Amino acid sequence: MPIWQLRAANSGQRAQTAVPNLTSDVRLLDCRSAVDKLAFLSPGSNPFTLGGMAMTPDSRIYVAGHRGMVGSAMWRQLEGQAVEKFYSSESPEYVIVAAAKVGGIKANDARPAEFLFQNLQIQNNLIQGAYRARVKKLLFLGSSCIYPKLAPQPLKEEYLLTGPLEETNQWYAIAKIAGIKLCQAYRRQYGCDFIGAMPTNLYGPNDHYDLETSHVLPALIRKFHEAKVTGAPVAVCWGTGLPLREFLYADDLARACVFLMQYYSEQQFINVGYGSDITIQELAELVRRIVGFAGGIVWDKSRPDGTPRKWMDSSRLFAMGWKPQIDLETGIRLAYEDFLKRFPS
Ligand code: GFB
Repeated sequence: MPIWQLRAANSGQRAQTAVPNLTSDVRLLDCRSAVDKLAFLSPGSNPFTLGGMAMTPDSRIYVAGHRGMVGSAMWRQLEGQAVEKFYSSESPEYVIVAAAKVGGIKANDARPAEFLFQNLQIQNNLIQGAYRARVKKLLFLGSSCIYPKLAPQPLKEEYLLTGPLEETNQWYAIAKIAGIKLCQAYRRQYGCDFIGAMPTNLYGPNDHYDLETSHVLPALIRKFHEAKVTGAPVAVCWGTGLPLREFLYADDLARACVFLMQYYSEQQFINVGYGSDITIQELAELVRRIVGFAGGIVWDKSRPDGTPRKWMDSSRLFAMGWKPQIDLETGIRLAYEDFLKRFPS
């Protein structure tokens, strides 16, 4: 029985999880955040041995930022020295940089300095530390907001830096673009196997539900749930509802990360999307139905819409054989179940 080793970035404790067999469809290590879980794919096979790839059950795997949905809340511990000490004492062989200061459209707009500075700090420390520690492979997670606000759709990887960014999240986007470039630069100058993956908008268990700072999906779940419980006649949503967004369930991203750690080693970063998008109005209707709120929806047009559309072209990843497994309706049901467990009314 192999023991998969996972070093939790900010708990300081080793999580050693027994994986009894690898014949079932998906295996998740026992780690708090959905996206930081390592998912084991392929019925009847162990992806860690496929194709003679290097990552083995004995590998020391460091997932940075295991507490947040895509790894957040870790930056406070990420002074360069602490990271370096961590790298030198733990000697991780594989690093997944999911740690970031994240938030929805309002948080991005209201806290530009935090989003720019903290994200630069996090990724600089982790990437430079990985280089110094001679990490075998590093995966850096970016975001679909790196693309120009009015880029052609769907967004192909080569559209990076071809136009101006969206104003509310340009600070976060600039940091993420710097992270991509840093990985490319370390590959070019030092030959490091550092790769970048750009996920679309994410959601899932363990999300943040603060109504001012969260992303749209958790905000809608909470708003409709509270409106249902209190018997409110309407729930207020932001903007016009006309922008389009693509949503990927966090566990699907986790599966994509493991897949890319196995099979991707290129300088060019790669998009990780769901394949189709939906208007915010359609999303609101879907969440309202799943939550079971019978009232109306009011659109507060004084709130920003953000980017009109950011539909990823994920054809490169799909052509490699990875596909999302959780459709949007199923994913929202799972996220709502998680919300009810965490915030019983
Ligand atoms: O998820 P969200 O905050 O971020 O908003 P972005 C998506 C859309 O949903 C916007 C609308 O058009 C919002 O106006 N919306 C409607 C709401 N109701 C709500 C609500 O109650 N709360 C929120 N938050 N939105 C973020 C970036 O952009 O996407 C980040 O700011 C990051 O940097 C992330 O890139 C993935 O999709 O617009």
